[in-house]
Amino acid sequence: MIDLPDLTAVKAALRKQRIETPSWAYANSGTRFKVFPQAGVPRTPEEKIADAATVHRFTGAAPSVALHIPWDRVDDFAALTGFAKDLGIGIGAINTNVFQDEDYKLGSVTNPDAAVRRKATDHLLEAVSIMDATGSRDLKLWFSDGINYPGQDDLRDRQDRMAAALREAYDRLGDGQRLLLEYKLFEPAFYATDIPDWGTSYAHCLELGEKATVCIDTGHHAPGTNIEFIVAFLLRAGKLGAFDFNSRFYADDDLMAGAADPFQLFRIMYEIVRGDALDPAYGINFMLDQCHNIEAKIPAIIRSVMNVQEATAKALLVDRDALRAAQRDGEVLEANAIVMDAYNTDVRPLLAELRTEAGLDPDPIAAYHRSGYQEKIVAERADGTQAGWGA
Ligand code: LRH
Ligand code: MN
Ligand code: MN
Repeated sequence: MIDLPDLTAVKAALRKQRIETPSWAYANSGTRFKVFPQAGVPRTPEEKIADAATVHRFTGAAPSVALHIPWDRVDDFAALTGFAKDLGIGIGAINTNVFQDEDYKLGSVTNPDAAVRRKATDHLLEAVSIMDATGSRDLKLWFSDGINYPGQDDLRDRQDRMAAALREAYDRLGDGQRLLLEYKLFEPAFYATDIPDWGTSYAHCLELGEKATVCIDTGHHAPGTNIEFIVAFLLRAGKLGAFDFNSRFYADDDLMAGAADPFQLFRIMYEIVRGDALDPAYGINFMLDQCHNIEAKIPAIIRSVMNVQEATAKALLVDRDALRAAQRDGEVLEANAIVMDAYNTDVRPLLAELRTEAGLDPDPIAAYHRSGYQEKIVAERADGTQAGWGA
């Protein structure tokens, strides 16, 4: 048991915490083996936004929704933004998609064919135009580009092509807009991915300039990777821009954040707290990037938001003065005990209290189930759409 510190600062930090949800998590998804459709799943970007607004209504902590283009393409993005605003949320990061077109078989921006590279780069530029219309701050780039066999293409030329495309996109950014560069170890490329790790992303971001920062998707590493080390390193360098939270047991499983390894999520959030980077004013976009293949989607997303909040609350409870003293004195066991005491604290009553103070139900999932929203969408929506991959 630990003595709870003055909770005023902890509560103030938690009250400000913001988590962005992904439009695609509300849609049907699956594995390459089977998509199990669910009743009531959104059919349009508007319906995805309505579901995201519902998550915000019950959690009070998810006031923006990330879009994925072309999955969420509409004729009038300004109107879509107005629609979201009327429901109480904003449009967050604009995610590009240069991985689902026949032309991209050998890569998008790193393709050996200049015409294909042009097409892919134009998509990145189009995404910035969409940001202009939605008022989004973040252009989020993930490239599936890579090769399957040694010799298939020139590794170094592909880096040159990547750098050229990133430069064009970066130079198109307006004031207040940023580029978030996501990395992923493998899949769909199996031999070499063009941006496989945080170091490669970081190096490209450094070359691009201060508006470019790294996005850490927690499911995109080799097993055993120490993600909190990456967080600490990038924060120190001022180059951490965003997270795609999810959890995994094996590869890019996209399970609910904090489900597979809540201790890892706590360790990550501790580095965020340690780096004074939790406040939205610091600028990190804490997003979810998940698929709910077999579980009900909206409650799963609410659960994920709550899991991130719980990990954060525990991170805020670490007695940092005592920890520093123990570290300075070389008190290895004591230092570890201070961290573990915070992790082992049950923060659920604290978060319930915060919700009540904010006029929310202390149990957002129960409140959602009672609200009738699920029954309403099941009745109103026939044949929900698929997120766009996994078929
Ligand atoms: C790639 C990824 C990336 C995509 C999303 C759908 O695995 O994490 O963020 O945009 O999945
Ligand atoms: Mn991701
Ligand atoms: Mn992923």
